[in-house]
Amino acid sequence: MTLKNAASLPNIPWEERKNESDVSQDSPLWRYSGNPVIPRNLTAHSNSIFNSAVVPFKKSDGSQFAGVFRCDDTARQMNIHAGFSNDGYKWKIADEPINFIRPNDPDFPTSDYKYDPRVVFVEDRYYIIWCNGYHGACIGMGYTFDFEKFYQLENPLMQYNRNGVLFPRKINGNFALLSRPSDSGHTPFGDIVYSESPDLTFWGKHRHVMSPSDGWQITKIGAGPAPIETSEGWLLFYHGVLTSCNGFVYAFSACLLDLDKPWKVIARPKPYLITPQKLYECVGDVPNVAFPCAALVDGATNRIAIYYGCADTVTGLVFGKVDEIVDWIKQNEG
Ligand code: BMA
Repeated sequence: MTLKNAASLPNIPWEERKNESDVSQDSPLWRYSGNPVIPRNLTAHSNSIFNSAVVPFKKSDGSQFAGVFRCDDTARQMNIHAGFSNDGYKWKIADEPINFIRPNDPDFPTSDYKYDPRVVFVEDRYYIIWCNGYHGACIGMGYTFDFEKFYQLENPLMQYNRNGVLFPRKINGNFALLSRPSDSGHTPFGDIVYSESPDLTFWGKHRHVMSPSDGWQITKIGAGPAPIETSEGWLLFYHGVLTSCNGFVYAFSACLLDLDKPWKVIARPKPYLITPQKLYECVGDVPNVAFPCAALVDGATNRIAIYYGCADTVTGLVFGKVDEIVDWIKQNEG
């Protein structure tokens, strides 16, 4: 297995595996010992900071990473905030939400709320994709060059839809997006679908990718961080939900998608990689949620650090090696 188009990232947040993983004996992931890496009250008004996205980004003040963070405030309004970090662990997150520059068009879609951002560098800029409130849950999209000025684009798809994730490069000459059509509530269903666009405004060539199956992913599934390009296919971390007697349980795993036809699933494992087990994953505003939205990758060493929301309250970090994760997927396919 080799990573494709992955820059080296020697300063990736990293902790070596101690003995066996704290997840399960054969898991290729292990949790950061300092979890939760981002506490709920890091900004002046935050009730919770979770389901957030980070990327390598060098700034003149020495910052090495930037991010877009879901901060629900103490009025329980959902919004996204910019932040910076020197080491990927300690973050400075703006107290106020991102104020997107919007086209001067009175009919441009509203953003009644924003949540669950992903950030993906494509060609020359960082795209932000989030769940945007416009007569219900939609996919919202915008971009930035510097994490100071942010520009909002048209919503790519009609409502209702969540979990929009852009691929890091064009496919078949088009921008490519994964999403999960939903309803206006706490959706008890959900498949991952693929769409393409030549210009990020008009989307089509919709293809079904995968449906919920059984066990931890029986109720609904949704794409997590931006897909990672490997010689074995796109490595996609995705969340899956089961419905227990006590409500939804959000876990996550990873699968491989075809490089040229990403709607074709090459391998999908039966087991989860992470399910809520630690106190900070099980106890919070929404109990039992592990929800990945971002991954940093070191192309030189295969190391990966995944940021995931914990119990809709704080942010956790897990580590692994991409080659070991790809092997694990193939071994546990089913
Ligand atoms: C989903 C979204 C996520 C959240 C999850 C669990 O519908 O709201 O942000 O993590 O529910 O509450």
